[in-house]
Amino acid sequence: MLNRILITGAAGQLGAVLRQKLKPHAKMLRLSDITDLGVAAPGEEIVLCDLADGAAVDALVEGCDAIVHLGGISVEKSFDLIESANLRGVYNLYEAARMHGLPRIIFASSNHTIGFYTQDQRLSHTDPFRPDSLYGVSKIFGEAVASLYHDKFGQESALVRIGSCTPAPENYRMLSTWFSHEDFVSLIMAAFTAPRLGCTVVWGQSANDAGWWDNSHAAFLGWVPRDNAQAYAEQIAKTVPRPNRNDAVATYQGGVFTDEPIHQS
Ligand code: NAI
Ligand code: 15L
Repeated sequence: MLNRILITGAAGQLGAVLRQKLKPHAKMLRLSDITDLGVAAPGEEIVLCDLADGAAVDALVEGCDAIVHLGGISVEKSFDLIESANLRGVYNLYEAARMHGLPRIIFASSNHTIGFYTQDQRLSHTDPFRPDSLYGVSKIFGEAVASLYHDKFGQESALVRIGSCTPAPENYRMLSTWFSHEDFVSLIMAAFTAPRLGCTVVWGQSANDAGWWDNSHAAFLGWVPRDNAQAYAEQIAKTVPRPNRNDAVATYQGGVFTDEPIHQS
């Protein structure tokens, strides 16, 4: 059992899920966000903190032996918003980790680092980035900071390029990109407990028959996803209109993010 896991972005969609599901794995969860997190339950500490505030992030990380970094902008927005939460935020987090004993970090990267690959392509973690948004670019920055701090200081991280982490797949694209909550939790715990983590890219996907991404390089972590979006294929065929084959959502791995404008504010 870990002593204290820090979850940034704990008020968000995935933060709320992990707040419940990581509880059995740590004596204490330190939950942080810029927005309201409610009342701390037993075994929880709540710390409101803007990731762009370096001194606050330094204090936030002190005393934690593992970090799940979910906090930041999670969709396409203006560069100014992305810059402070995702660029400065990730730098602040890695600097704080360096000052406080190099706790392992799960960095919530994204499929939008490679979103402009087409859906007929199969990718390995060594394929070049093809971001589909400034948001995707910010996740590439985060992965680069993690790599720098690994090579310079030995900081270990899992760079989890999450597909679509939802209770169940909701559309045709998610038959390929779905990542179940249970598989995310088992990956987090595998990355925290593996004898060696290094700085490893892991595609955040369940064992989907229609998956696009090869995780064989990360087999040494001992993580085996259990869910498969295929189990929902029939239900999706019955309830979800099939997109036009030329629509972005049916063409590119990043789906509709490839259609987003550059936001000015
Ligand atoms: P979300 O948008 O629901 O949660 C993000 C949280 O970060 C929010 O509660 C927000 O208040 C907080 N936040 C934003 N700016 C902040 C700042 N400056 N300081 C402190 N906290 C700040 O996103 P979700 O869906 O829970 O995703 C979590 C992480 O996983 C995000 O980093 C996202 O980019 C990544 N991800 C999620 C995927 C998914 O399928 N949900 C897919 C790929 C990546
Ligand atoms: C992401 O990176 C987003 O944070 C999430 O909201 C979804 O859009 C997901 O990717 C996806 O591609 O389905």
